[in-house]
Amino acid sequence: MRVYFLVVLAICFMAAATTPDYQPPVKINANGAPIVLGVGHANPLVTDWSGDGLKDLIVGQYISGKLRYYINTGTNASPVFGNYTFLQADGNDISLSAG
Ligand SMILES: [Ca+2]
Repeated sequence: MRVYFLVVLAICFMAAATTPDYQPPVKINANGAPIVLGVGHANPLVTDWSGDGLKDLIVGQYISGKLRYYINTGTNASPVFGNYTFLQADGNDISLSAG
């Protein structure tokens, strides 16, 4: 029983010690040009916001705190983004303060 426990513990340790294999960064285009947000952190989120099965892009603007919503008109493998709208709540643009 003790040997079994040590083997499981060793496997868990090896799995936790694995270095992630990140791919190089890529620029995301909208209307054929890279998305530019100005200064600060972008905090992108890829999710099917519209509920059509295609993953959309939501990205924050650091200075204004507004959330850009880019609907995907391509596919999940090759997304295509055009103009954005700001996410709203009760008819007003959502704005989150930095920090
Ligand atoms: Ca969608």
